[in-house]
Amino acid sequence: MRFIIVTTNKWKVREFQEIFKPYNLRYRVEPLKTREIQSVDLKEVAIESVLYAYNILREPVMVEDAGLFIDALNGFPGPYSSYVYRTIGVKGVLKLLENLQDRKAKFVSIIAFYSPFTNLKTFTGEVEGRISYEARGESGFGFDPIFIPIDGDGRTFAEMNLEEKNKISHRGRSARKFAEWISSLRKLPPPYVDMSEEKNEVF
Ligand code: ITT
Repeated sequence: MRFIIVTTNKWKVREFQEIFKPYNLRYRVEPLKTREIQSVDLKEVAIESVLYAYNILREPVMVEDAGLFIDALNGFPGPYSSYVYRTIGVKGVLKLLENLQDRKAKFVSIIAFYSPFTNLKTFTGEVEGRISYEARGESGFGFDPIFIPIDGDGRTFAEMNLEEKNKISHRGRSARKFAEWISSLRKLPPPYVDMSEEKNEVF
């Protein structure tokens, strides 16, 4: 099934392209700015965004919403990660954690997919780690320079190349689950296709 990835983040697109390579998926990217509701629940934000995008594009559509959750800050910035990155940035987060020993954090990625024939589906990926004491590395985006994954070798995400990050990242995990699922739809028998066309007309 062809689908549209809706995101304004070019680096995310590069990560998805790399992750999806082995699956031969058919998709295009649309840099549509979805309306992001204020919610403490990433999944709610992703669901709202995917339905908003579908209402405009009227084709099978996928969005991803991700956030950085820092233990010592009770999960902040979480769903507000984009705003926090734009305002206080990496330096501001390091400042908030100054002199703190507990630097545990995780990235969470929620992919939401909607098409009238499959309805709504979500896929979650997480990676645990810690916040470094200083920013390191040039690769990636957002909080990559200060995030050290627990199952890595001590480097931040920004010190890894795309493939290395994808192997263990929150997005790598949610996106592979999504890719497996959407690939499995191809194996459904022909009536599935007929049904979807009928439903499509009703919609
Ligand atoms: P969309 O158009 O896809 O929404 P976005 O950049 O706003 O792009 P998110 O809302 O999913 O993406 O992510 C919120 C913020 O969380 C993002 O701006 C980054 O600062 C941070 N973030 C998310 N995933 C990250 C990653 O893999 N590495 C570093 N920072 C990340």
